[in-house]
Amino acid sequence: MPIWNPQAETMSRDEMSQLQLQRLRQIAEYVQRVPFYKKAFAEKGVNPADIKSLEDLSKLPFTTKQDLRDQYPFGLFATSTDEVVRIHASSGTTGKPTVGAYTRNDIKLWAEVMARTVSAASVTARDVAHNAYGYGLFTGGLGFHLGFETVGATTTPMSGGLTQRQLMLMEDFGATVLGCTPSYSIAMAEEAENSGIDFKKRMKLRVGIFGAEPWTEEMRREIESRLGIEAFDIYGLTEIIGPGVSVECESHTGLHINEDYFLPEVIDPDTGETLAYGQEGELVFTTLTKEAQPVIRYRTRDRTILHGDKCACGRTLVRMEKVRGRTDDMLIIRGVNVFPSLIESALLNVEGLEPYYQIFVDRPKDQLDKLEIQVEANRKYFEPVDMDKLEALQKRAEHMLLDTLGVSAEVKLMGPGSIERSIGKAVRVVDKRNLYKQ
Ligand code: DLL
Repeated sequence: MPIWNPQAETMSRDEMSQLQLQRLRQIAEYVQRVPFYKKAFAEKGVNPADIKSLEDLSKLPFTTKQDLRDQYPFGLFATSTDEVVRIHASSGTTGKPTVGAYTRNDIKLWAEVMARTVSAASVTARDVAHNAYGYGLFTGGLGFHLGFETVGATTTPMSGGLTQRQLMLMEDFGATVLGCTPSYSIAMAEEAENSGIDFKKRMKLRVGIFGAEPWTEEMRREIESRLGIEAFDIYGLTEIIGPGVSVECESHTGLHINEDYFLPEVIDPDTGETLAYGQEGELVFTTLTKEAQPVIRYRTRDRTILHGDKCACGRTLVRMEKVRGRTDDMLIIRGVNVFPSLIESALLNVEGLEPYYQIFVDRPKDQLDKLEIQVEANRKYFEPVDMDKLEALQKRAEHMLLDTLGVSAEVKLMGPGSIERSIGKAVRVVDKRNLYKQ
């Protein structure tokens, strides 16, 4: 498989560390022009000149999502808006969005990391790439667009939605590569099935590049078998660049981080202490060369584990495990920590359930937390409705959840098509307990 930039992606550890240290010193100096960072460094009693080795990174202050909110919209810019050529924003569902800003050089950097990313997923100039990530303020559409065009793939800027039309164009244009959220890929396969289209026969698709939301190995299996493709995981976030922070290679043993540009750490989310490779914690990034809106030790709230051992693909870039969810996504149900991704794994291991589900958490007055999972059962249970089999399926699902989570959940089986399909990031969790806070 092609490596887009062998010099950068297969560099020795010594060379990489040297490059990172040199860039870290530069960026620490550079951010002093941002009043927020000048103050944050001073409060920590640290100077850019104090950075003598990469270990000194841990002396630098963190940046949090709250800091970005407090500085909304342009408070963290390190350049004047004259030099900013693009602004994106995250799809924050509450309050103000998180802004991502780019100078011309930042866009060049984005094109480079996205070219590496789609190349790792085997995309070349010979491919026809169907880009169903949302175009607009969301970074997915334009980020992938840059990557596909940079490697010379024939790019269709489709955006999300209008699924019938997506299917028609994918078939007519002979798309070989699909980019969209994992949840939308499943919805596309389903729409094809419902319209009597044999997706695998009619489409030339061979590869899918999926990200922007957590998805489990079980979901990968579903996608690969329903669409007849090889599925690659891609990770990124607006605050750092958008998509292009990390991606799987053909080995599918974690996502290679473009660490010459985005310096990763994993920390203990409670103490802030830096953790060693192999330990699970919160992922933190420092952008090493970004101009418009560099960030120092940005706490992503995403949970993962870093691995530095050799990869069969030849890349030496450090790998992160598939993101297990966000620290703030973790549900505490009757004192037990529950990750939504664990619920997905459990459900998809139950024969007869479909990959459409939603998690509801509630705390009825003066009662304990209630975890309810609405999940669709396979069509065969409804044609005609077989109450006995549905009841048995519900019991199996509840057992599986209790075994996996260590806490009981009520399963509500739903008919085909009753859970809303997403065209972008799926909303998996509805936590009604928040309504009572204040
Ligand atoms: O979701 C950027 C992106 C677009 C990545 C397209 C991949 C593909 P935001 O909207 O700022 O940016 O959301 C970032 O989404 O902190 C994670 O919590 C989550 N996320 C992104 N990719 C993955 C992934 C884009 N592969 C937030 N697995 C991040 C799990 C992911 N979670």
